[in-house]
Amino acid sequence: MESELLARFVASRPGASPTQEDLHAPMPMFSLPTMTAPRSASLLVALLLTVSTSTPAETYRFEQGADGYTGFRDTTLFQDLPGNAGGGIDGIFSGTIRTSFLRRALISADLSSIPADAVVTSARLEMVVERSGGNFGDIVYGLHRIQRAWGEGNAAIPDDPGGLGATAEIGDATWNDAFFTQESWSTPGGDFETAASATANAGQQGATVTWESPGLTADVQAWVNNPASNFGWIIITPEEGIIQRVKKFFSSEAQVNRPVLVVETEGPPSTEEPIPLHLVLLLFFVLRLWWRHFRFLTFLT
Ligand SMILES: [Ca+2]
Repeated sequence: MESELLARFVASRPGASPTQEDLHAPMPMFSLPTMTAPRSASLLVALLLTVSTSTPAETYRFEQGADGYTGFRDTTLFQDLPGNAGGGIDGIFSGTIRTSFLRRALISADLSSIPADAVVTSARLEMVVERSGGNFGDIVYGLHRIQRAWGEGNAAIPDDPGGLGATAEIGDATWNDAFFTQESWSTPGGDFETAASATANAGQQGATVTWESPGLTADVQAWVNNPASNFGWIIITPEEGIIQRVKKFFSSEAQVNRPVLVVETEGPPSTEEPIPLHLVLLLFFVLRLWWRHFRFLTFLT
């Protein structure tokens, strides 16, 4: 018995001298589970990482009709035709027509599929030019955050380009009203932030216009956090007043080239409480004691 214990000790600790306690320790009656120190350390690290991991990055792509999405709304305000609207037209207009009257386009997208506590890292709105008035080339357009709710119905004349809109339905957004016959804008032509959240050049027919900026990201972040404040943007050019500086963009009713909003997010910061330091230290010492005890028993087996 003693010689066997001595052999085990020499095998487990080459060069060390056994004590009397080592040589007279009882033989173990069972086998301990096989686990190494690195493995137990890995378990500790995994435990710590588990509580600090947050949701991975996500990309959301919104387009009317894609993957069942129906959250886009868009229409046109017609300055010279306050009884007309354009919610059902395949395009939305912005700029100044040849009779010097204005067109302004409204657009919004339901973002409720994004978790309210997500962190928005970027937002990008893409639209395609369907027609370009006067062929005057690029026009700068700004997206201005709208300050109040507005309505979109189905006003449209079949097979008509839509430049004059169609008779407004009750609740449609028009030049004077956020909701036709129900609620007026504070200022005819829409209530919106004076500063544009983003600007972009719109080219000729078929050109894609991309708005992307920190201001646009901030707008989307605010709407993700508070969906009730999501009234979308009004599309306005600083060149309003210059005749024939006007463009028509494909709307969410178009068969092709519908508006697309792409939003990228990160998961919210971890809301779980980190493991208290004293608990980490306690766990460390327990593992250390266990390991030392395990090593002692191992050489006995
Ligand atoms: Ca529409």
